[in-house]
Amino acid sequence: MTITITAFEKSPDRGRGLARDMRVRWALEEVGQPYEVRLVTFKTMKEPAHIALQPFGQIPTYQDGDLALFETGAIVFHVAERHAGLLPSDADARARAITWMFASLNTVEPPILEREATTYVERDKDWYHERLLMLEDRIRVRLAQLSRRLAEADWLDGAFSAGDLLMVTVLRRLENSGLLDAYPNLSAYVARGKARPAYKRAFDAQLAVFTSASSA
Ligand SMILES: N[C@@H](CCC(=O)N[C@@H](CS)C(=O)NCC(=O)O)C(=O)O
Repeated sequence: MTITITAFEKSPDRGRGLARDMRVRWALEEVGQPYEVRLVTFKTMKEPAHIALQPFGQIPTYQDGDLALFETGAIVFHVAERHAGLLPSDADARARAITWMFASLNTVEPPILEREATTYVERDKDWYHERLLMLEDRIRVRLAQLSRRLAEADWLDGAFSAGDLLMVTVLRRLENSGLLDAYPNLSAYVARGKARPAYKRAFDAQLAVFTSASSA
């Protein structure tokens, strides 16, 4: 059965690999599972056919035969459950890795996304700078906590897992903000994730989509 995911026909991040199909591509590459990509536009994402797959009109989606999934956390978990390589086999270690998946999406990502949204939609407000500083303080709290926990380890809990995959993609959203600079172990952690061959294959694949859409 062919696995098909959806991704932006022309990603607004201009191929920087920040769109969330990157997480799914990376997971599939880590486990050696081939996949196809169906490209969607902002218009087609809001049409009934796509809404039937993703009720919020977003990418990515994941289809494998009759199974259709959305939400990157759920998709990465599904891939990790069905293939070796992203979750430990020891039950306790597996539960801890899953905990890190939730922590990345529920605890670390929200203030990062809020800051991002503010920079897009609230720039013209007279309270913009005050709010930005407040959100950056909230992010720094999380980064300091995460940095303390990671300490000198390569990954969050033993071997690389789906928890690290999601956490690295979440932290990547801060790359141009300067906020990671104060935490060299987190910057090195992100660099370690990006150096994985599976990450590179996923990154190159999504960049190729953007490059070909731009030259068309
Ligand atoms: N929580 C969702 C978020 C999905 C999401 O925000 N997708 C973005 C691209 S990275 C999107 O489709 N944005 C367009 C829109 O919301 O209209 C997930 O993790 O899958």
